[in-house]
Amino acid sequence: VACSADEPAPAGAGGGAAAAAMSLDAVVPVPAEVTPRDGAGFRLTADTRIRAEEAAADGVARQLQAALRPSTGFGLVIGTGGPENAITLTLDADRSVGRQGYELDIAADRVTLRARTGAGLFAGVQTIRQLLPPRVDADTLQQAEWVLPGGRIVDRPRFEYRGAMLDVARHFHAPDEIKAYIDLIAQYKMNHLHLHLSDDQGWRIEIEAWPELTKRAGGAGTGVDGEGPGFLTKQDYSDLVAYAAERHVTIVPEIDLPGHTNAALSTYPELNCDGTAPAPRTDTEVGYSSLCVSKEVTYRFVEDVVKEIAALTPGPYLHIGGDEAKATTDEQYGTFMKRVLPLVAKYGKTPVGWHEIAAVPLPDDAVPQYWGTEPEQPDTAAAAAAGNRILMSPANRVYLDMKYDKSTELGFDWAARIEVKDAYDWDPARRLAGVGERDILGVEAPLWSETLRTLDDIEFMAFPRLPAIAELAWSPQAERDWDTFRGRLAQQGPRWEAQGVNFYRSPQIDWK
Ligand code: TNX
Repeated sequence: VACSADEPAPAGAGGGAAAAAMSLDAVVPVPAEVTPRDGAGFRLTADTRIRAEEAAADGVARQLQAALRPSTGFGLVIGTGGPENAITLTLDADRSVGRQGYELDIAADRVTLRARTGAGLFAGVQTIRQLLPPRVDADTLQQAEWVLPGGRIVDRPRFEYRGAMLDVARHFHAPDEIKAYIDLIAQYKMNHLHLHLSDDQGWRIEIEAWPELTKRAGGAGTGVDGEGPGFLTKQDYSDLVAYAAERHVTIVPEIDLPGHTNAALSTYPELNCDGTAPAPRTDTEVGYSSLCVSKEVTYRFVEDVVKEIAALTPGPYLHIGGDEAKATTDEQYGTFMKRVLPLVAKYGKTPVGWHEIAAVPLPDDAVPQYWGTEPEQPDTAAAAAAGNRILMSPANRVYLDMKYDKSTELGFDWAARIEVKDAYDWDPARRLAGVGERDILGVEAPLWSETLRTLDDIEFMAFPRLPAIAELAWSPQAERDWDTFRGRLAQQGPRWEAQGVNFYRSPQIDWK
């Protein structure tokens, strides 16, 4: 490949040759089909253009431009003209890629990315980013040979729902931190972010009909160990929904009910059976609180909350918690859910709940989220048999708040210590008796925040396990392999360094 005069010289203060192009199979999550082609790859130059063949491809074209511009310094003008020396984005793809997949063809003189939707094109752009040298992710001008390896990728997800959860109740995380997390998960083709918005310690979303919730339970000292304040205004939440949507991520709001509600109970005395508000609590006990199942005001409260949150949420799901309701009898729990599940439907949403909800009769579309550690959970299996789709979050594999090993300072270890291999090396379709491939909606990696304060803390617990979980949710089981994954994951390290991501340098990986 000839060097033109306007090309920056190869990198390296040491004066070494430019790094070789990435290999076509360096991508995380590993694509469904990868066919390398011998010979030259595609070299990005100052004259390379981006072409959006349809107006609907325009937004993703702009995102590709914005991702590559700072580090390459190239204009990457979005325009028409011929396909030579251009990256063409088109919505004209074969049906086989489905609604979220894409086809990427990299030839010496052109790159063609095809998908059927913006989400598919966006996924393909994440692949393109990973096929360029890691410093493409830096936000300052870098000297490098920007070469994409030649060949063809045809890719589509195994599961339609690939998610992460962030607990903003135990410690509030500000909108900027949540946005940073959205950017990080979207790079690995995760497409849902579940926000755990309320718990015993705090209430983190503005509800107009019950304004004291955020005034008090979102105020100073409401985080674990008395940190805080913090909550999302309706405007903050809507901004996050829009920010996520631009990255093809759906926000799944959770209000945890009927347990995990001390924040609400301590704010409004009438929600308690005895009419007396308990003291606010910022310790990390669980299972002690419950809304009063036998009072009508409870259902007015829940309906107001569901109604306001549903109105702000364009995505299909509304998560009602349902976990660890140990202060409620089974009968009370059943009574409560029988009234609350239809409220979610009344406001047009599909209910999601922690798998305890599977103990009660569920609407057909309700989604139990399995968070146990055992190979059997009969209620969840029965729900699957009845046709409900299951979201898989087994705590001893995907809980990002579990320690990596005994020396990890942050996090807990009640479910397990989870090294990278533990997070990666299992099959969601063989995890739970009675829950097979077709019963599974997807996989979600929750991050509880009792011990996490900063974005650095969040990043440290999520990386590198989150990309491991993203791969098991996206890639075909037959393409997944711990040994090749280790090699591919090692190559992500320099990307995280370029992005300023704080990650755990697991001894299981030979980091680059
Ligand atoms: C269990 S998982 C919880 C959370 C805690 C978490 C800590 C689940 C549905 N409930 O309330 O934050 O453990 O790991």
